[in-house]
Amino acid sequence: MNILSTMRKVLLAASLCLFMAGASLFAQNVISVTDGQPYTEGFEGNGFELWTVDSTGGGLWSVLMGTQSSVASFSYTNNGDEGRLISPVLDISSVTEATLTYSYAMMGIYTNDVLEISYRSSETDTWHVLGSHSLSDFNNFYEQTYTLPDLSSTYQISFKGQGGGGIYLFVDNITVASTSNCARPINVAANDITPTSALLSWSTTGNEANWTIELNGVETVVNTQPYLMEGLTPQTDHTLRVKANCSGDNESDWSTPIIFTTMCDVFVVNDEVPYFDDFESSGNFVCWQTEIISGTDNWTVDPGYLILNNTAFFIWLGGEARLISVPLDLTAVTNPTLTFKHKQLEGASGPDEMSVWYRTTPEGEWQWIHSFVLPTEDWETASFTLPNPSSSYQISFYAIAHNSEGVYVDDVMVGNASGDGIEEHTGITATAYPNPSTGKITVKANMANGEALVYDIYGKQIAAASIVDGHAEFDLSDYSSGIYVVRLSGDGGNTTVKIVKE
Ligand SMILES: [Ca+2]
Ligand SMILES: [Ca+2]
Repeated sequence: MNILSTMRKVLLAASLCLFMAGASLFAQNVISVTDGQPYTEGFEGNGFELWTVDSTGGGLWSVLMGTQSSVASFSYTNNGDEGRLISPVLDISSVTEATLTYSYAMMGIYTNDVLEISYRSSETDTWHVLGSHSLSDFNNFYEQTYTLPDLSSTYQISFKGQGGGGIYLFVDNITVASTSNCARPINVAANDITPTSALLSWSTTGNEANWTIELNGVETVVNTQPYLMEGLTPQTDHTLRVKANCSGDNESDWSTPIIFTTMCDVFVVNDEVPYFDDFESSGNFVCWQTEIISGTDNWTVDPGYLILNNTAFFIWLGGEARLISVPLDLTAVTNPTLTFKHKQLEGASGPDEMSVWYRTTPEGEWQWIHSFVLPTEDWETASFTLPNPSSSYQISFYAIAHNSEGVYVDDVMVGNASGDGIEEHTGITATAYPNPSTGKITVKANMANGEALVYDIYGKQIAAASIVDGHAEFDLSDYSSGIYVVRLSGDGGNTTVKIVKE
């Protein structure tokens, strides 16, 4: 699915060798494309060979070599620079109908790079645009097919890059083939991934009798697509490629491989065996998923150099992300309870924010449990009874960056409240009314006397009142609409209650 992350590792790991392309001074070879013989180019040879580059627009194409694969790569100096990568001359005159297929990737944030694909039927013809791509999704290789018009004996295709602030623009795996050929499957994908199965799909042309799937080196012939592949090993990387088998002995090339990872198996919790993760077993999350909601910040495992203790950590520069647990089977737990430690230090702009959620199935809607918007001076332990236990329950920690000190979570445990290792969550509870309110709010708590402090969502204290006989009152008329948090502390403990100013 995300071959680019693998690709990126490959490219970064390699000592990158750039082969500059130069126009040949010699008469160009003509390559025949016939019904039985497609033209393919994967840039795995020594430089561009028969391809040429027109860099009069300031942009340049070169071959970028990785340890396992090479791609054609567009680079430029200034936004607006253009460069055209031009194929060898192809003789497609004996073919009735032909297609061009290729894969491409574009990466960058807030960019306007453009990749334009064209053909010409002779060297004196103008370039005719078949289509173009601009940045839409920068995390994958995509594949595209066009039917080629005006087939001739002096045919060329070209890829024109135009710089707009992107990080890279790659083209690879180019095929020009008769439609009567056995075309390699494109847009291979794995969806509906579970611990033991995945729905595999790819584009077809109608010439195929069946397909051969190769998954981690093991081949399986299948007659349909999409194909539900079962019996997979949970929590494992799978490398997938597909080839088409057509009539006679015709078979296509292998598709561009993709890698997908099966989900972790459901963890069965019972009263004696809680689920527990202290994030110490690996430098990465094991069986947790992360999901960026906005921006680029995400949860990582913080190695805790100073305290010799790994934690889940959300960086703070700007954005929102969710850290999602493995599915948990809680049906055998008497009193399912979530306990964890967390830390959100006061920063220049208040603490970053973290909230706790659950869902009863991996496809279900997230349900809110609690928000932590106040600063903590050090690690604090929190504990919540988990509502609506199910056989594939998930919890998540949702962090929102306020450009502060980040959010730390550690020692996450889900188990029976009165069972092994978890203390019963007791203490102070509070309610507020009316809530929402346009001004006056009364907070009622099961403590006789204490102090109630009101904080805005950035952790800034805006009001204070004494708790007398379990009651405290505030007037928020002068404050802007939004969410505020009241922290109550006094006899018997402390708690928070969220209030909404209208
Ligand atoms: Ca290649
Ligand atoms: Ca830890």
